[in-house]
Amino acid sequence: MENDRYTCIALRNAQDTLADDVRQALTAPRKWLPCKYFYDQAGNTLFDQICELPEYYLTRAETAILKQHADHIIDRCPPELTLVELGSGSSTKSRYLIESCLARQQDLTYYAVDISPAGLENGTRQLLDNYPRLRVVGVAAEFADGLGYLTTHASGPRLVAFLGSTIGNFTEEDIARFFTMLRRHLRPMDRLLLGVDLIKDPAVIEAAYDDAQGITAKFNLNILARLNRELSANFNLAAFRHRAVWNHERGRIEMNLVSVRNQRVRIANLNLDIDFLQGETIHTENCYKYSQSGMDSLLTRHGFQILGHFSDPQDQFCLFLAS
Ligand code: AVI
Repeated sequence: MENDRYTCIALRNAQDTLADDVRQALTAPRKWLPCKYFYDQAGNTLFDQICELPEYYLTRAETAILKQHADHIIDRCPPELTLVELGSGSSTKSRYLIESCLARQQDLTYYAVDISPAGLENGTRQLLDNYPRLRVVGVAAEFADGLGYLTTHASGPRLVAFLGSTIGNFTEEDIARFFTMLRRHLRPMDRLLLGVDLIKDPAVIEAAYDDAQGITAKFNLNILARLNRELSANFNLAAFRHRAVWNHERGRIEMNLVSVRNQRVRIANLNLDIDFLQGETIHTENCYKYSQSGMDSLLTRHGFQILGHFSDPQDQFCLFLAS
């Protein structure tokens, strides 16, 4: 994109990482794939469609909270903020925070950190058109690399937004690593805004991950299509089916791709053949749900101080503001 208010920085060679990660995950005793690989161009489009589904309440609930409370959130942050969004995706929700910041200060730099460079450009193009006093820096990177970069480059007090309940896709160890890293990078004036999907009726949660139109199934299967495209694999998508079940003990949705028959798949770029038994699964994603008090204790255990909670009228979703 040609624009003197837009800069994009790519911090890693994603292709090498994909090959190594896929080899490791598909040769593990229990096959799995890292969910970050959902988000190529096709995956981003499917995820945008998921966010519009009647069953997928998360985006609507979080957007409603931001619409109602963005000013209250920004009021609790120091002046002359820099906005950082981790996992910015299509940047649709951040516009409420951007508007509230620009109502208070002359101009704003928005650092959008996302694994997908294509998503970054599409997501931020419209923001630049809409907000002439906005400058955007797209950082195509994993969160850890992106945060490291921002420590030395983003000046002023920063509001680091991690929205969409992406934290729900982290294991307990991932959260410990992520919060420890955030604590290392955040200064006392900085703020964290964390979007979290709350525990509710399992039927409501399961429907959100197994919608009637089958968009989530397509999204899940697209990870195999991606391996076909990028690693010259020969997965037959019709030979795997999408499964999403609520695991009550662990408080999470587990997404899997289930092999419908015995089959062998070749991944040519890895010079690797993989055998699947009928019914065998590839575990593609966990989506943890939290109570407000559960997330409060996780945050405080990692040294954060909670400054506020913002939720929707039905208490489906919660934004945690912390320092
Ligand atoms: C990105 N992440 C928060 C989504 C979620 O709800 O866990 C990903 C997703 N997977 C299936 N549907 C949406």
